[in-house]
Amino acid sequence: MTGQSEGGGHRTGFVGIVGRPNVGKSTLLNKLVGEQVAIATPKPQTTRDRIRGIRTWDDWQAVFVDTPGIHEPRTKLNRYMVDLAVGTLAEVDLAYLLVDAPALIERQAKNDTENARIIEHVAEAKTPTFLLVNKVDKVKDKAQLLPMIERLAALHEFAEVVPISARRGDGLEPLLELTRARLPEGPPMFDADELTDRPLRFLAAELVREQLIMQLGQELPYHAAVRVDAWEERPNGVVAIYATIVVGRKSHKPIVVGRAGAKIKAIGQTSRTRIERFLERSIYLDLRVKVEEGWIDKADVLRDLGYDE
Ligand SMILES: Nc1nc2c(ncn2[C@@H]2O[C@H](COP(=O)(O)OP(=O)(O)O)[C@@H](O)[C@H]2O)c(=O)[nH]1
Ligand SMILES: [Mg+2]
Repeated sequence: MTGQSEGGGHRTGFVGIVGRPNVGKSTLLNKLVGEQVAIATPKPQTTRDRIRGIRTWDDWQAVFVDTPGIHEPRTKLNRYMVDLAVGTLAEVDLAYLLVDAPALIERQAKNDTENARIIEHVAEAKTPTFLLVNKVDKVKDKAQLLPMIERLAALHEFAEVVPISARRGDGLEPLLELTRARLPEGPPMFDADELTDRPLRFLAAELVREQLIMQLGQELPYHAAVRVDAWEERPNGVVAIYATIVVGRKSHKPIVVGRAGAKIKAIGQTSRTRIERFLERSIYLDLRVKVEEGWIDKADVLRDLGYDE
């Protein structure tokens, strides 16, 4: 994998970011890329797709691949999400396995079966893997990290163990140095100004979905998806985006719409501001709500929404 000849010393490779839901994978991706290319929220299962973020230096380029959290899937959508994450492990040059340090310390997780299962996937993929011990900003007594790291390191021969705080950016410089050394030699794959391989429509839909997660109760956002139906560049420079929020139950529609349309208006306003900031363009955003009964378990609707191989 580590080709020695061509490339003039330039290195390029893929780095997969995996771990349980909510450990900070998308936060790390955004920090590494330096821009928000993936939505990250305090709620688990925010990420549904594989999202690539690109960072280019003078003599190397890394393509970081954010993935959905690995958990016990109960629906077709969740099965798709977990398969994506596990599948990514085999396709990358290097993997980062993120764990939530304060959560593991708090639970004194001796039978941390979820991470043990993920580590089995890591071992099976035979991809060099760094154990990234995240959220260390929340751990006051750093000595508490050691038994936890020992327990995880006993399960697998990690190439490196690096404590980080994705949110604050702590530990990322040493991480990047170690990462560079693990990537194969080769020319860059993307232009220096490309930050993601995802189309703008996808990012816009994700920013709306982020607001659904932030502004609606616990359950509903898991049963909602966002589809951009039309994207029009107007002569006055405004981008008009027509999007549909797909909900899985009839009873969800009035919740998303809210009293006299107040909820969807609020969701639309914040989403529009977020999309404008990202695109650096004026946006007109048209949101509507559609019921697709049980879409989360229907292969054809999943495909239609882009949740597909
Ligand atoms: N304190 C702290 N919180 C973090 C850190 N990294 C992520 N978080 C928070 O953890 C939550 C989940 O983050 P997210 O990136 O969406 O996790 P993902 O599900 O693994 O992609 C969010 O509220 C983040 O702000 C960190 O280094 N320190
Ligand atoms: Mg995520």
